[in-house]
Amino acid sequence: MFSPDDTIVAIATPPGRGGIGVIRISGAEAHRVATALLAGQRRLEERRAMFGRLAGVVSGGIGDEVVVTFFPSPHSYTGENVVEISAHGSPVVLRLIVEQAIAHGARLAQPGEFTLRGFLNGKRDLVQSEAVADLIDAVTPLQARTAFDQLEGSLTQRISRIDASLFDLVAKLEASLDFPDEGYHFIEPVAIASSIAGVVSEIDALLIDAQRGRMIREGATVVIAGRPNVGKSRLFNALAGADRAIVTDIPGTTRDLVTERIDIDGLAVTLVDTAGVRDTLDVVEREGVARGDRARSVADLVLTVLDASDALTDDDTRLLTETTTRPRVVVLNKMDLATQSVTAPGGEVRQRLESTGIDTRTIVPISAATSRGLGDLRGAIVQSLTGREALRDTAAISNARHIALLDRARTHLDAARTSALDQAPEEFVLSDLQSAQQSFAEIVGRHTTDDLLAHIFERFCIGK
Ligand SMILES: Nc1nc2c(ncn2[C@@H]2O[C@H](COP(=O)(O)OP(=O)(O)OP(=O)(O)O)[C@@H](O)[C@H]2O)c(=O)[nH]1
Ligand SMILES: [Mg+2]
Repeated sequence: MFSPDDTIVAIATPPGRGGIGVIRISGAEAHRVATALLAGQRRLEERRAMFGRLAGVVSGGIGDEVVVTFFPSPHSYTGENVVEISAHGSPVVLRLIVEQAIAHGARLAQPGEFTLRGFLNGKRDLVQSEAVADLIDAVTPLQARTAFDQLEGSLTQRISRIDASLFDLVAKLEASLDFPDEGYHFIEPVAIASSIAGVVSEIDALLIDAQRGRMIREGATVVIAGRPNVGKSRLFNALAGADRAIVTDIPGTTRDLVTERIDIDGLAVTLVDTAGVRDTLDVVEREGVARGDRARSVADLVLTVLDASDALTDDDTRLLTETTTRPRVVVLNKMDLATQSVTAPGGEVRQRLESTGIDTRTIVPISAATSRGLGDLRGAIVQSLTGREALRDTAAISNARHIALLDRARTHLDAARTSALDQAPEEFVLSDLQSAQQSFAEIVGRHTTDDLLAHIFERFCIGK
């Protein structure tokens, strides 16, 4: 992978222009490289912002004014010597500084290399390193809070508690194996089984929230579907809080997929508006309908929209039947125009709805025009995606990699528990317990492969 001995440099602030741009240099030579860039070549004081001037970095001899901070090892982000140079946030100036640093012996950092070095130097474990990327990528406050908790070590601590109880058990079994003729020696099989059950229930406590955690971290795709003119685009705009999709009273207005990233009560949602579903000879519209079909098939949730001011048509029924087996919310739009409730008892529409297998009580009545019912709809979306009405709390676990490893640990623990109860040889129990330990080690990164590290850190941007 990367050579950990080089001194690396990169622009740490986002691409583009800004008031300030920051360059980060890390490695044994960081101090030497940084002072070589500065006019006057003073020694940098530790952990103090120092004003300085670049030694004619910009062509024509204009040395930008900068503020330089030196973080000596090990008290830095990477655990190495780090120098941060804050300059005016011009991409040209920043690039020239990087080039100069390279000319003085630094190497351009790979994506995630600063964070990787922090991990390799024990500043953060793997869970916390991944949380750095999640925090940077967060688009909702809840995502940011969840990532921040993990960065602070909330998950790390829970994992290490579980790991510690396992360690104790493994130690006793290993000691017991030293006396092979006497069977279970330091601990009774029943006691082993009950200790394992305790560990499993702690894992389950984490996993029970995993689906919600993943939703928080990864967000969800919600597709709005319905026949033409039921108000999909108007609903899309209302939820997005912006006039994004074209709305007209001509059926077949929307031809393409329109997407917008929105925050629904803390959940990062990619909302997709689609062309109205109907048979049509229009080539463009047909392609639009086909795209809508594909969008529905990969959606985490489908909002099936009906028109409350109109009778149910065959297109409605077909779509309702098609989406029955999918996670969906049925939305009854245009309630402001409805002369009587479409779902009124005994009504013809209600009967047709029920014939498609819908519990009419689960239908969410709204008006995209007046915004009535939109709060309920947001609630129904969150409930359907996460199984909870509101998402106020952060989730302890949210990363698919951690969830998969915890699942694996749990499987091994179940096997170990069964072996113990069956009074199988201690080696059997021990081997499964050790496999479970291995999973925990992989979560926090005590045991990793280069492939895994490359996979995790290439997600970062350069400069992180
Ligand atoms: N009164 C009222 N009119 C609505 C409501 N929602 C949509 N409309 C109107 O219904 C018409 C169709 O709305 P659109 O949002 O374009 O419908 P659509 O489902 O996207 O239609 P296509 O793109 O053709 O599939 C427009 O004239 C909207 O202003 C509502 O809740 N109340
Ligand atoms: Mg539309």
